[in-house]
Amino acid sequence: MSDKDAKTYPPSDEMAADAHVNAARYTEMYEASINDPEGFWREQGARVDWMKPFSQVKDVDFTLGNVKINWYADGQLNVAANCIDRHLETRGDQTAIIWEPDSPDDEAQHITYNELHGHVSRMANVLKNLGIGKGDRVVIYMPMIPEAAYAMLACARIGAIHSIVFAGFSPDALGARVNGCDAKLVITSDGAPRGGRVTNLKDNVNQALLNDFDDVKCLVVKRTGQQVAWRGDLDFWLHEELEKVSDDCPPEAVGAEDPLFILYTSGSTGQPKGVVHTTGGYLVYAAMTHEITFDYHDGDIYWCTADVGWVTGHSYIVYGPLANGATTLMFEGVPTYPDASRFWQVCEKHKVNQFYTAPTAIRALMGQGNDFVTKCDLSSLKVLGTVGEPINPEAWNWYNNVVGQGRCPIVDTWWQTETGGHLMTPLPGAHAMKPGAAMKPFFGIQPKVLEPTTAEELIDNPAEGVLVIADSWPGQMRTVWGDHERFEKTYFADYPGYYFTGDGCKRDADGDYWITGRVDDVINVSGHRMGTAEVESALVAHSKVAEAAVVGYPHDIKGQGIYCYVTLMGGEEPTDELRTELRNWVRNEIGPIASPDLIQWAPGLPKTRSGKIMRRILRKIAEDDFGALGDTSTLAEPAVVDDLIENRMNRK
Ligand code: 6R9
Repeated sequence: MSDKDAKTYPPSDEMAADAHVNAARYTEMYEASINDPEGFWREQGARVDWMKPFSQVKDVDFTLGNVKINWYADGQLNVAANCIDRHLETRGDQTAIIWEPDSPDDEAQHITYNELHGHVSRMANVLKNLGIGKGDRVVIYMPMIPEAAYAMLACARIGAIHSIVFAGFSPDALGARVNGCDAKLVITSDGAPRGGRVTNLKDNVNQALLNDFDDVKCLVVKRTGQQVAWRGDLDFWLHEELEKVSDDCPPEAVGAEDPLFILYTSGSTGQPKGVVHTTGGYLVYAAMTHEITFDYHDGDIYWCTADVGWVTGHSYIVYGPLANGATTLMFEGVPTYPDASRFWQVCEKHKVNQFYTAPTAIRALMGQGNDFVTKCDLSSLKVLGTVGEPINPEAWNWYNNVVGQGRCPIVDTWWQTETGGHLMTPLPGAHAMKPGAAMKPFFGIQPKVLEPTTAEELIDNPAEGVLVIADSWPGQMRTVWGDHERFEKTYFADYPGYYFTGDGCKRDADGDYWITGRVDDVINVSGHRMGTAEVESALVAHSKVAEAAVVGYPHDIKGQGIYCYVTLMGGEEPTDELRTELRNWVRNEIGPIASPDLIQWAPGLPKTRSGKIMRRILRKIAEDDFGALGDTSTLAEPAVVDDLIENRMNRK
């Protein structure tokens, strides 16, 4: 089917009439945002409250060697004050956060804006007592409990920089991140219940910190009440520290370009990089996209199922919604516990209006049958969203028909850790949807499709190539923590003058955008970004492994699975036990999300004469697509490929 034949779903009359942005308004605003970015973003800057108003709006240069990105640079504000204090007069008693625990047998919590103010102010005072001040880094390694949001906002309140590490990461990965940003404090909990199982977070922190970090303190939230080991006088219970402080903590005035957070994310080379987001522009962009993409209206109940360990949790569970005075739902559990009805039961119970999840969850739930959905009352739902990876039409149709009952627009939001907020998405009241298309750029976003090798801009439609963005937007990342050169090289070197997204893209005959997936060595496993280089370096760190090459392959539920070609050291036997050992090894090095799906023993890897592994070929073999191996003439040892094809059925 060509994209032109793709079925389109125009917005309902009702949606078009009530939405913040309808088709005419989109066009008018989009044009204004491109023709007069200064004026447009000056106006949008008023979405947040400034302690010192900005006079400059935008100061940007994408030239390699000179890359700088500044928005509202001379303004000062506080993110916590914007997410809490400014709402107290009008909506102090409104629920800010609904917390739904892992087990449906435990009680949900409703935290009002007034209560949130108290929790965050007191936690901020605890941080101060522990010696944390403006600019200090705090690592947060937590389950999805309200204290995770309090911790983020407490850091923001005093101008400290948080770096959240997803609780599924291993002690080694945690230690690397604590080290990478030189954190003074880790905030964690005793344990983290998820899907009925408990991860021993404090134990993981101990393992990460015990040897090398005897100056890093740890603040522990009691969640499960399990036994934990203490690192002498470096560890503190939050509940004990809270008894020592008042709830008076005036928000610090923070420069618009001072960092709000660092979030480590995978790239195509090397270890994960610390993506830096700053204060003013990020908040303006998160708030604006949250309101407009989801068509959020006062009083709506909004639920994003992500974890705060990912950027989606930052922008669309905490900062965007709370800046807008929304009611945001935080869920500790997983979609399939106790059974595959959990998401829909939570929607029914809390009368959720906007629901935002990932294709991998949709695919997993789709496979469980419709009864789990249809037995719940989902009449409160107004807008559905998806994020994290391309959504296949089957999953889109199921989401639309079974979950949305054909009456809820689906916003397929394309964006990245680096972009801070949505860059492309259909808007509920403005655009027709096409299953699997990210459709239209958000305000101020200028997507361009380039021919990958010549970097020539493809103007005519349809077009297919690499996706770059021509100018900055306020939510853009500013640098890589501690390595501005890496920032420039990663994003501004390949296609001069543009921000390079790392994604491939099609623009169809109607001018609508479709993301086709990564064009670099990043794979997307259940919506989690992973550098193949990271998994490879974990594998070769094992004493029995000589060499490893990792690629993605199509996986029904996860989107992409992790396929590892492993060459063993001479004399080592390729056994099933060793396979299991290697799987566990990678889980320990990185975390369960990096667990290899398939391992194939490879006596040799296809390499160029200069020794570069030809992943293109390995990808094809992993996909069982041998007809299209392409040019193999540059291979040093062509026979290696025949062996890999012949023995591919031994993969497990
Ligand atoms: C927000 C987030 C970013 C990568 C991105 C792209 C893929 C995200 C998508 C999508 C197709 C969508 N991606 N949303 N692909 N359609 N709606 O996921 O950030 O973890 O940094 O991943 O995810 O490949 O480049 P992050």
